[in-house]
Formats: sequence, structure tokens, C-alpha cells
Amino acid sequence: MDAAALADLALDIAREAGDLARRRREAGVAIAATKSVIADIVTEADREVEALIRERLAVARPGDGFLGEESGAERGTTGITWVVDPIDGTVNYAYGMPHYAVSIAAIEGEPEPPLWTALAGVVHNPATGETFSAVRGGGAWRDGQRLAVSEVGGAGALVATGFGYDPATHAGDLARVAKVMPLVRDLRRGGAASLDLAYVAAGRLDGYFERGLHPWDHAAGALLVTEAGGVVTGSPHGAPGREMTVAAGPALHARLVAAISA
Ligand code: LIP
Repeated sequence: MDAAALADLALDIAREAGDLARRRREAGVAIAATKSVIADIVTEADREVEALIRERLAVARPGDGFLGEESGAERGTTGITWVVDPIDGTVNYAYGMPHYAVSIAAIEGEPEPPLWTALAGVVHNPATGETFSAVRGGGAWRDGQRLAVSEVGGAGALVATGFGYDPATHAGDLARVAKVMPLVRDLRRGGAASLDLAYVAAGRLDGYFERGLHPWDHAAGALLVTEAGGVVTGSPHGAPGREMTVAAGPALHARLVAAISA
């Protein structure tokens, strides 16, 4: 199956999964458990949506690997692994904020960001109905409209960031924000990394940086950004990951990395 076919499969599944997430949200959300710290919640819907995605992929692509936020990792035999965040922006979702996404990426190679090649990625917001997608070498799209990262004007950059669930990490995150402030006109904190990355690809944000992301947070969104002409790395370089993720057009990306790593 070529990358475009993988993207089509991800689009169909993301939309079905998003419809389930939206219906469960409308019916009321139950917190199922906490994970790393008390603020790191998982809802029953997170688990149910990931189970649906995993089941659909297993039928369509038996033998592929899977790496999901809620059900963990399973190695495949085909060289393709699906990296899935069933509801990215879980806290937004739990509070009823319409800013969360189903994020599905198909990667080739070892299921570790520095080692994989992303082939297809989909980020779908069930609350707005917007779907962002990309195929390696095929560009990035929002519901049929071609996407391109922005060029920053003289007023400075509009940049998004995020903060980890562990309060012990907030002082360091805020110190990093202070380093970036001279570059920006304003900050945004959306609460869903996949949508932050999709918005960079769409030019709705000039840039984004965040420490502490998991592979499923950035797998699809990073492909959107690079296929829209942007750059996504760690800091000061390397693959995006737990240490840092920085995404922007080339000129701003270099300035953000320089400020963050100073
Ligand atoms: C979230 C990210 C967000 C980050 C949160 C959390 P989740 O993912 O999308 O950018 O700031 O700490 O990691 O937990 O909603 O899938």
C-alpha cells in the first residue's frame, strides 16, 4: 500500500473515531484514571476510541505495528507502524473545550522518532470537523486546501507552547518561554500538540515549541509541518521528542532553536 493509500485509510478511520469521541463527549465524559501525575488524566473515551482505531487498522492492515497512547506498543511484520493519539488534548476534551484531535500517523522503520520515516499523517478535530492530512512528498492539506507555513512579519511571531502535567516542570518551561518572548508578538497555549503542529502547517501559528511530548503527540503533526515547507526538530537539533519539539518555517525555526538552547 503506498503512502497515499495509507493516508486515505487514516482519514477514514480518524473521521469514524472522531465521531465516536464527539458522541461520547456529548453524552458526558468520565475520567477513567490518572497516569504519570494526578493532572495526567485518561477518559473512558480515550480508551474506547483507541480500541476502535486499533481494531479498524488490524482488519485493514494485518501485520502492521501499533504504538498508541493508551494501549501501548505492538511490533509488526510489515515495516509499517501506526502511531496513534486517540484524543490529543484530553484535558480540553474533559472540560468540554472544542479543541482536541484524533491523530494518526503511519511510519516506516523503527517506531522511535529519530529512526522512523513518516509516510502519512492525519489530524482530525471532531469538534470543528477540520481534517489536516499529509503524505510524504505529497504536500499538506486541510480539507482539500493546500497548506503552507507562514513568513513572520515585523510585528513578531505568533508562537504556541505547552506545559507538562507535572508541576515540577513548570518553572523550567516558563524560563524557556522568557527566552522566546523577544521573538514573539504573542503566545498561544492550545492544549493539543497535534493541532498546534497542524496550525503551524496551516499558517495559523508562526511557530510552536514544547518540552515533554510523546511520539503520538507529534508523529502526524510533524509531517504536516514539513510537507507545508516547515522544519520540525528537537533542540538544538535532532528529531522531535521528550527533550524538545520546535516547529516553524525555516527562518523562525532557527531563531527559536537559538533562543531555546541559549
Ligand atoms: C497533550 C499535548 C499537549 C501537552 C499536554 C499533553 P494529551 O497530550 O497535546 O500539547 O501540553 O501536556 O501532553 O495528553 O492530551 O494526549
